[in-house]
Amino acid sequence: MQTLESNKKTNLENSIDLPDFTTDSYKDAYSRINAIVIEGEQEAHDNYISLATLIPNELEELTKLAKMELKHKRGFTACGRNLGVQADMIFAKEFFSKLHGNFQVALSNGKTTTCLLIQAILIEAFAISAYHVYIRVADPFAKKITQGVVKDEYLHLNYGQEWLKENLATCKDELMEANKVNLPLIKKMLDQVSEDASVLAMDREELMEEFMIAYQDTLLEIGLDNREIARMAMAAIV
Ligand code: PL3
Ligand code: FE2
Ligand code: FE2
Ligand code: FE2
Repeated sequence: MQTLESNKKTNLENSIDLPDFTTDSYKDAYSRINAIVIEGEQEAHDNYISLATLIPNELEELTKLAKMELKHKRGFTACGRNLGVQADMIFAKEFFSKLHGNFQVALSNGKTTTCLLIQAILIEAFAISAYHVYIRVADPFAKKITQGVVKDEYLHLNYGQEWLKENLATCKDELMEANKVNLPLIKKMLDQVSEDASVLAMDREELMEEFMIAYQDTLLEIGLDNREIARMAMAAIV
């Protein structure tokens, strides 16, 4: 009965401030958050497929990343189904529309740096921070799925990081400019999601903190110095 004992202990520890997953208010908030995640994973898939047209010699790697995103989408779709929630996909499409538009414009202009900053840095850091916070307060089914997903998202962040690091000498100006335009959008999206997130017991400040940690760590790895990183982060406050 060792297993039973330890299960009991885990449940007790975790149940301290978990929300009630069966209430109408939880399900209502979840219908938007779940849709955002499902749409985000679909767009991430599409973006990696698009990126392969800009970096054709990495078609294989980018296709692999894209496939992971579809797996994530299936996982989060199952999370909604498990709770009996219908995802509000119209809301989610609107939620991503500005960022989506900026990615499409950059893509059509062959701006690899901008596309990578939007998808592999900003969106992935956003996903990592949100999933990280969600894991602490998720229902057991969703928790397990999200834990699997977040491991993959680090690989995606890392992909963008390594490309930008290798090309830093030639892409720095574009990186700064793209950040100036798109970081404020991420900030807005964080603000926009925070009310529904709080119904899921996800704290807004914690989301921000986790985002800034993932974002700044990545910029440091890319090879930017503290002053440059501070300048980039300031773009969020406008
Ligand atoms: C990249 O691989 C995926 C991009 C998805 C964007 C995620 C946005 C997260 C918003 C808050 C979600 C909380 C987690 C809830 C999960 C059902
Ligand atoms: Fe993903
Ligand atoms: Fe991803
Ligand atoms: Fe953390």
